[in-house]
Amino acid sequence: FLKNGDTVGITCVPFSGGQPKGGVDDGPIEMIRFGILDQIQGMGYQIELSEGMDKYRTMQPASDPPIGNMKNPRYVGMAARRVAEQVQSHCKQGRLAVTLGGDHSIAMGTLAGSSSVYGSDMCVVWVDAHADINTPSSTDSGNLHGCPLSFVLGLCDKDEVPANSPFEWIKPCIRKNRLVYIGLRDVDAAEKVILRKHGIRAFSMHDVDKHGIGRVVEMALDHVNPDRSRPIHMSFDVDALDPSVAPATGTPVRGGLTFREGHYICEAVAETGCLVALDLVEVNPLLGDPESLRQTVAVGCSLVRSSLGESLL
Ligand code: 4U7
Ligand code: MN
Ligand code: MN
Ligand code: MN
Repeated sequence: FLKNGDTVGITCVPFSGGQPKGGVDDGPIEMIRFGILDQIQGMGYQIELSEGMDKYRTMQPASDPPIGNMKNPRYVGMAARRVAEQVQSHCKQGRLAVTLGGDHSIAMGTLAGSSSVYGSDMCVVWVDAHADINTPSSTDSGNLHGCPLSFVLGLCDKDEVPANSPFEWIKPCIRKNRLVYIGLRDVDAAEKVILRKHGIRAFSMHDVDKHGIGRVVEMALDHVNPDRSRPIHMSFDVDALDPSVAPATGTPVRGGLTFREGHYICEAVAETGCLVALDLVEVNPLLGDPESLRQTVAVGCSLVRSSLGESLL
């Protein structure tokens, strides 16, 4: 159980190569400017900050032509590999690994890193408007922030990830029945086929409307973690929230989670005492006016605090 005095290992990933819009790479620095580090320390945690966040910007290869449909594949593969090492090192030392993005392609790294320590018993709560489970051949946009789950679930064909691929280092590490979604409302046709084929459990906004967020989180946790004993990695895409709550993000979709529904998910996950890793991604300070930016950065920080048990302390 997390308690005062425990250590949070923070990895900042100023990375935007998984999608076309600049600005999302400034997500972490804006959250730091807003005071996320002091806020976490103020809750009684120790903080260990991964070194060399500036390195992510300099990793971009001079030439990175598409592989099939995939855009910036080498850049994304290399950055995610470094994320995996940094998250793994936090987890190994028993720290709760908090990763601030950056676009959601970095989750291939966060999940590879956490699961390398916690094993295949770990479960994943994916909070997002999108399913992010396109394969290299199913993705229409070619943007890898829409694909991270297909890599870690092992859904890619051999020829999609050949021996010399930038993603070759990613082993299948997440079990299909240990993944659950909350907040979906914009899922590609090809992704729906994948979800159905593999029996992956998803709670859409329709389910949130129908059952209420309390019941949805309970059902989601019952599915992946019935005894509330398994380690949980939560990957929170800020676009799961309604654009009126989190406007500064690259792929906003109407009809999202309210401020309270988003926080409720974080609080309920914190309450399990099982959280071992958290991603907060897709905050893009360049999109929208200064007030949209402030609002989105503030809500991102507040979701992190709730996940660390702010309301429970
Ligand atoms: B995010 C999309 F087509 N599915 O693959 C795609 F709708 O990390 C969107 O959830 C992906 O923000 C969104 O490009 C990725 C699209
Ligand atoms: Mn999304
Ligand atoms: Mn996402
Ligand atoms: Mn998005």
